[in-house]
Amino acid sequence: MTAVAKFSSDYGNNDPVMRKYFELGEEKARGLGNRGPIKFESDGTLSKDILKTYSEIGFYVFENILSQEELQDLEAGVSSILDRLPTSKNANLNRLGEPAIGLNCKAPTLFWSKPLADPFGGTNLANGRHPVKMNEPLPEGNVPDEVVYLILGTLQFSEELLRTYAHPELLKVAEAINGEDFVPFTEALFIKEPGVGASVAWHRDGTTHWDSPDFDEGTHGFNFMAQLYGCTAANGVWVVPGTHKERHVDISNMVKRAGSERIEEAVPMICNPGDVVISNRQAVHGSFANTSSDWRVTINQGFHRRRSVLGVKGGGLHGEPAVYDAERIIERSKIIKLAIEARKQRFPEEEAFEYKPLSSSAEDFSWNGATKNNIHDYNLLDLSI
Ligand SMILES: O=C(O)CCC(=O)C(=O)O
Repeated sequence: MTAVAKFSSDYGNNDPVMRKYFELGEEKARGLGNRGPIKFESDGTLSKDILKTYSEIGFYVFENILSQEELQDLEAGVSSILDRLPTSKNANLNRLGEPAIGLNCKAPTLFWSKPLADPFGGTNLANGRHPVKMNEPLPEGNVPDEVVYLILGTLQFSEELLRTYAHPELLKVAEAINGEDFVPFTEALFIKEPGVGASVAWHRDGTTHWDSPDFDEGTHGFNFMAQLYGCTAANGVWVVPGTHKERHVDISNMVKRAGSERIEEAVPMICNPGDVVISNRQAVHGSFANTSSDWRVTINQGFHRRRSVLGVKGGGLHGEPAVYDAERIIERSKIIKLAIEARKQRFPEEEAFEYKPLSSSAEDFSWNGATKNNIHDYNLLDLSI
């Protein structure tokens, strides 16, 4: 059973109500029935029960997906990324005195926040999709002025993350949900350091299709959220179940009704290390400043249906606005093949996933020093809808 949150700092006057909210949220989350291993039917399709529950609630916790071996690799990969970040927002060097990662990328990579702050809430950033600012507790102790809480384009920074991107069971789920011709969206790392980690204000992710005639609950895709250290009500993502089916929701009104940012209908993702959540991007979700003493590191891997992105003008949140044609889509999808090849080298006994859109391609997708260099700035081609 996942440990209940322990706290290193607090929410000031709000502390007792926040703790109560976390307690009740965890109880609700455990009663939802949306967790268990990945299961397939005898014909190889994803379990009907999982599909039904995911469709009803908008997220599902796949338990025990990443092995201890893979988690150890990922911990080394994430720790190396943290070592290579700039020592401060305006620094060029990392804590090892070397040129820091991210600075020579054209695509957006590093997102900074003041400790325990909410950089997006109540601003016009990201199309103003985070309408309400979360409570910003005061950090305790000697904390940096700003910390990186979100990294995009992560696969170029870590071979360990790249290999997990090709986890065969996860890719089978992506295929089951989004179809054989599923395509990438973006990859991210959310870092919620104890006593420092920023809030992500309530929002939903989609930008392009809310009024499309063929809109449905899967239109804006999903994220896998793999948990390196697990997550609790205090440091994890919260979701408002069922909102992924709605074309329009009023987040400001939800907060108004609750009388605070503690939206009543929301439930937290509660996970152990190695669990992977599938989370519908259309669901209202967010996370609170991490005043707990537990780290949360989430490895996000997003996927879309091809038909949701083909011929669509991207929202411009993860790159320059552009119409996504077939060529761009296939170019961005090549990272799936490279990741599969990289994973084969590390886990040769495992049955590799076959990515159908590229299975007859004559291109060489071997993973080696040259291909590694080629994925610099690969996320300039993100398919952001
Ligand atoms: O991990 C978090 O705290 C926020 C995640 C999120 O907003 C997202 O993946 O869209």
